[in-house]
Amino acid sequence: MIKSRICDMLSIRYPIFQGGMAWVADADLAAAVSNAGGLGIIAGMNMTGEQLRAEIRKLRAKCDKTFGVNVMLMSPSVAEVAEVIVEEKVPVVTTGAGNPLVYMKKWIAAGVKVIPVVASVALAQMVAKRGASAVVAEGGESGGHIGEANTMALIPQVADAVDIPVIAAGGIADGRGYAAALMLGAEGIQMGTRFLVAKECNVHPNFKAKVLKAGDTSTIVSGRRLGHPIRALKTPFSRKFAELEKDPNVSDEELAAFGTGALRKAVVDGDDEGGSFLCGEVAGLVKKEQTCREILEEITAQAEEILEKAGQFISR
Ligand code: TUI
Repeated sequence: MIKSRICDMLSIRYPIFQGGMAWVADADLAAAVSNAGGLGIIAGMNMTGEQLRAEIRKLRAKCDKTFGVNVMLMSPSVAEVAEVIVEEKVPVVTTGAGNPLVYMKKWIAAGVKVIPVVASVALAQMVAKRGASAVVAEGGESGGHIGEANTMALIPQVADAVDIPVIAAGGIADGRGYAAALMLGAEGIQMGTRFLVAKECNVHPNFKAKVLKAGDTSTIVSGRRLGHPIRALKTPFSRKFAELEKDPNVSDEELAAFGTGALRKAVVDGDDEGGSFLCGEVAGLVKKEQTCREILEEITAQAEEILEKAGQFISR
């Protein structure tokens, strides 16, 4: 077994989180991951407070294990979502796309374990000082909104900078990535893309098919001009967005309007033309649909085998 401080802290069997993917990470997916021994996370991003409350209750009807909720700090409903987390006594909160300090005091006072997703050493240190239980350090190989640093460089720097557990995210989809993350100083991993094709994941079949077909150069980053770079599969929408953002005749408002609703179109409708299929660089490693339990068991067995054999490289 691979164990770390995060397993004891959260009472989970595997130190593996399922990313709180906007529109994707619902009660079905999060319950499947938590029931299988990882940390399932519901995405609060696309929900109002009341929608999130219903999703939390749906999860609790299927699962009595530890779970989390991800709060996307740029969401228009962030304040009510933050409140529902306290009212519903959610055990773990992860945050993304911003600085969570304004909400942390309230969550920690309510007994919620706060695990911000950070993309820099500076934010990791700031949240550690204010009582974060751990951090997810996310590199630019990730799907969705990304920071500037990549996983290989970010994880050891964050691990050196804080004493709390570091969970590595971005570019991890198999046992090799998992083992490497531990070698870089992480005490667990978070995966999104691999769980996109889980049997219990409710994304449109077109989305799963695109991930399974993708290769090493199938993603593109766009949106830098609006201040939030986003990695997605290369599709008509993402190519057009990347083109429009280079065009000085297109205003920021027009660019933002072009993107509105595109996540939902991908996840719910499977819209090949208008959908924004957020996806990590590791899509090329994801080759089959499996249950969440199979994913957790397989990646753990692979990482254990690699770690056990790692001594082969040392010549005495
Ligand atoms: O948040 C994510 N991934 C996401 S959120 C999302 S939905 C979205 N929609 C429109 C615009 C932007 C996002 C899709 N994917 N991952 C966690 C993450 N957080 N990655 C990077 C960051 C981050 C970046 C800058 C966290 C903090 C930060 O700066 C904080 C500060 O100091 O202000």
